[in-house]
This record gives sequence, structure tokens and C-alpha cells, in this order.
Amino acid sequence: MKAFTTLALAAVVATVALPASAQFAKPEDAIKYRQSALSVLGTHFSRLGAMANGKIPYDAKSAQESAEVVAFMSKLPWAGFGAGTEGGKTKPEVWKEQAKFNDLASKMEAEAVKLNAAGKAGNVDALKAAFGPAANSCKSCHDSFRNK
Ligand code: ASC
Repeated sequence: MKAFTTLALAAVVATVALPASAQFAKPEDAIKYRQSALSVLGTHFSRLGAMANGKIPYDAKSAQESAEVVAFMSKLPWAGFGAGTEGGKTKPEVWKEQAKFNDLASKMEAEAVKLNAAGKAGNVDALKAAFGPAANSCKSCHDSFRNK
């Protein structure tokens, strides 16, 4: 029993220690994962944009919730871009220019942190100020790394 527990524990530790890309059984799973994360991110980001641009009324609670979702989701897509997961709408440049891709990913995450702070501030001017730079951080990565 003790040996089994030790083995089971070793298996768990080995799983956790694997690089994120190796946690997907198939490349398609990684693609689905990153697309799903970016879809949830984009849905909430668009809601914030609609408020920032006056297309829907500003609602402080909804803005705060969406900004929290964006900040959390901004951390997730990158694990789905591991080696051997080319496909979807992603350009092969992601794997050829990894330093640039990682830099743009980090910038987007940093903007999402600022957007989250703006959501907590609870006023539309803070949201407007944070939204533009955050949108640019999405766009600059898409321009280089996403097929139309
Ligand atoms: C969105 C969304 C994106 C970004 C980008 C910003 O709402 O889904 O991908 O904003 O268009 O330029």
C-alpha cells in the first residue's frame, strides 16, 4: 500500500512537472485549449470595449467582472502553443519567432492586469484609459501571428 501511494504520488509529481505543452494528449487538444481560452477572453474583452466605446451603457459591476475574467484568461492561452501544435489560425511564425511572440504575450498580460485595476476603479474613464492600450496589445500579436 505504501509503495502504491509512493508510486501514485510520483506519477502526480511527474505530471505537474511536465512542460505545459506535454499536458495535452494530442496537438488538436492544445489548439482547442488555446482557442477556447482566447474565445472566453475575447468575449469579455468585447463587452468591456462596448462599454468603453459607449455602445452599451457602462455598468461598474459587469465591467469589474469582465476585467477579472480577462486578467485571468490572459494567462492561459500560451500553454496551448507548445512545440508541434501548429495549426488553427496560428501562423508558423509563432514557433520561428518565439522571443517576439513571448514578448507580445507578456505585454498583453500586463495590459490585462491594468484593465483589471481599471475595472476595480469602478468608473468609465478608467476603463476607457485602459481599454485602448489593451486592444492594441491584442492587435499587435494578431497582426504578426494570426492568419486572417
Ligand atoms: C476584441 C477581440 C480581439 C481584440 C482586437 C483588438 O474584442 O476579440 O481580438 O478586441 O480586435 O484590436
